[in-house]
Amino acid sequence: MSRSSNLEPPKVKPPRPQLKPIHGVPLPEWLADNWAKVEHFQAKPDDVLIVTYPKAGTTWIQQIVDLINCNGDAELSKRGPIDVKIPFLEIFAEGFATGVEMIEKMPSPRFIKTHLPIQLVPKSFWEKDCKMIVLARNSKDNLVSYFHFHRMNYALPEAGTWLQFLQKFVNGQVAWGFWYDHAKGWWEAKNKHRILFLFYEDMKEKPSREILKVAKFLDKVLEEDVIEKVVELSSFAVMKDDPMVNYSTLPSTIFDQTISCFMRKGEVGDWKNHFTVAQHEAFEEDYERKMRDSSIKFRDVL
Ligand code: PPS
Repeated sequence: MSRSSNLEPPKVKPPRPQLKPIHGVPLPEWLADNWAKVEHFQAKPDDVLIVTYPKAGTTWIQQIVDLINCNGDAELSKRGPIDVKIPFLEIFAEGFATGVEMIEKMPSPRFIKTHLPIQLVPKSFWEKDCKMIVLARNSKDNLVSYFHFHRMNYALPEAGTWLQFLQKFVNGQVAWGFWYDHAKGWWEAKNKHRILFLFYEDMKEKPSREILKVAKFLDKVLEEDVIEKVVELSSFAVMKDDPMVNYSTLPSTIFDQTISCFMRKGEVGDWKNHFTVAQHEAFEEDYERKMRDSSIKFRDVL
């Protein structure tokens, strides 16, 4: 399995993209310019959508889902890179097949990744009543991870300094828009549709418990030894060194992992190494204002 395309990936780092609004949500221009292809995507009833805000643990839940589908078989799960087995709906990268093209060639049941806020999800997913697995991560660790990702990912705008990025995140001037709206929108929808809502912090606390929730949602029954294998093979330590999930197979002109690793730390609470006391106070005050109309509760320490 490969990211097949007749085109060549870029040999030099491309210029950083601008953000362009689609229905008010800033998206990288390579996506905004192809928006119609995403909007008109035709879902099938047995498609499963994996939904995250960027850097909330997408690759982790993708790996868990794939391992569950493989019944914990390590060899089978190594049949291809995670972004080929579970393509990213809205990716349009020079030199690679697009997410939509890859998904359209896949046999059912198809598992599909998206970062879209709920209002931008193509309407066919709702018409077909598809199952959706949503994974959310506390805002401060999510922000820290997104900052480091901007530093190394040439398909996103420049990160700028930590303070500049913090301000852009709070003001929703980052790709895929406001973290706050993403979290609230999906949380509100969870009881109205076939949605399993998970938290990164719960997965860190007791992965086996959350893996069982996913298996049940997918109507899979896992033996005890399979659960143990899924826990092990989806652990941060194993995933960090697994080329099928650590994106080391992508050229450094796209992800320059000498700047920051894709599998960076995988922890809860790394925000404490980034925020000053004053930045933290201001962030919390603003968070309280933005989130007071929602019942969603995150943990940022374990
Ligand atoms: S992306 O580009 O949006 O798809 O990135 P995403 O996979 O959502 O986020 C990457 C962050 O998830 C961490 N990660 C993990 N944490 C714990 N356990 C496992 N197994 C795991 N796999 C990935 C990864 O390290 C990134 O977080 P940070 O905080 O930057 O380390």
